[in-house]
Amino acid sequence: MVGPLIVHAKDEVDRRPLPYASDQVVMIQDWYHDPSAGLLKESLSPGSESAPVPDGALINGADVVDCSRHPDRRCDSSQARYSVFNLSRGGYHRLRLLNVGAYAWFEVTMDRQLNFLISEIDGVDIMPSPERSAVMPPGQRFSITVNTYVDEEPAAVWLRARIMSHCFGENPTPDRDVREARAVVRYTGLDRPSAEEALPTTDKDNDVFTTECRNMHTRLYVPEPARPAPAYAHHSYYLRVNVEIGDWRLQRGFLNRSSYRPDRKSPTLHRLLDGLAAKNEVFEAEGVNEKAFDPSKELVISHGEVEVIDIILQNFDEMNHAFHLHGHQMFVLANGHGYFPGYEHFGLKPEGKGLIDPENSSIVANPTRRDVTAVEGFGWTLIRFVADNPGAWLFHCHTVWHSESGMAMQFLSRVNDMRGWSVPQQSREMCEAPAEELEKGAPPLDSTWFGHADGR
Ligand SMILES: [Cu+2]
Repeated sequence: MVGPLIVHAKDEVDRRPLPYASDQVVMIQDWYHDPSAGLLKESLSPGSESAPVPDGALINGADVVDCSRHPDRRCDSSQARYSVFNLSRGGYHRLRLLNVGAYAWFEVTMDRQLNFLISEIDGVDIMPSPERSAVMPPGQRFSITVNTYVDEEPAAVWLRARIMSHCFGENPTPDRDVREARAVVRYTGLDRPSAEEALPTTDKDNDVFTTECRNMHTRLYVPEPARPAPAYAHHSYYLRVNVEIGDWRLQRGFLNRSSYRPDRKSPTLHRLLDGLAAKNEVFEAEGVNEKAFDPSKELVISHGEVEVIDIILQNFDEMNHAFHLHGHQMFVLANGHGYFPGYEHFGLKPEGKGLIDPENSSIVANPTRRDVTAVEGFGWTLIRFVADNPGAWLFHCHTVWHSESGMAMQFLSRVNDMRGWSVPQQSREMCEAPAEELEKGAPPLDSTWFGHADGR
């Protein structure tokens, strides 16, 4: 189940760089014809080397499928409809694109709009930047502003969300080779023959076709208002991102030597608060806490006070991974292919501890800040964030299949301010449910397959 939650700024209307006439949500997602429980079991079973490829894609929950492509399914698209976005002529319109899917990257274009303006990324306004398309890994959001001043426009055009199928780990089979989801954009408000029900006849005249599975021009966007990143990082953590094949041929996501297996009976937050209340000093460790948490299952990085944290994501997998940090915005300082070239390359001292030359501060001047950032296959990304939000925060690949296979970890922030916090009784009770109840919807335990390396 997915839905949009838009947090409006009080002064949002005044801050609009362009006075848009409408503000609409466009949720884009991949779509599977089988429930996730079965797909998850299949994708985690021995010998399975890649995540399941989706059967289709939807825009705001709708699309019209060609049943001839699904001969083995009971398929009736006679009642199917496209989502429709009505845009009045002679103005600007804001479309909030959200990739709410599990796996697919999308490239979004609109016919007869060879350029639109990207004006917001993951909730952060940027100086409007013309782009021919928006490239979106799972979890990312972009606002685009389109203009409808052009009189010669047809009455309706297609909004297209193309699945970037080359970003999948495997080639889709023909029945799953879905190219794009479509929605109707209707231009309204001019006195001309109404074409109310007619579908657009426009072709994809925007010939963009992005093949690289990586963040859009991260260094070119200018957040507004500007906010510099701290020049000095208290800690720099290197995270080796990989997918590894282990015992019983089980393929799992890893961050360093850790593959995340949460304790469903006892969430990290509960253990931390209980430990602090008992004055158990293993919960007071700074940095990677290997005393209170078993790092093979739970990689937990803990800080007592507000600190500036760097993460170097070094991807040893050929697949891209879009990482999402809960509760914080990340400054994306740099990213690239191959090995991280070292801090000095960006004018920073070793471990990110300040600028080499204070006159040369462009790396931290006003970097993109966002909460989902992709690291390309065999590439790296340098992230900086201020751990100022007390709590336990997940940091995970936003490809659902990867996070469920273990590509996740947690940050505990401002632990010293969490002393005295208590877990509400209702939350405690949720964890007291029988194990089989807690395991509903969760990935099967690895032990399900022990002794069955042939996949049975
Ligand atoms: Cu991933």
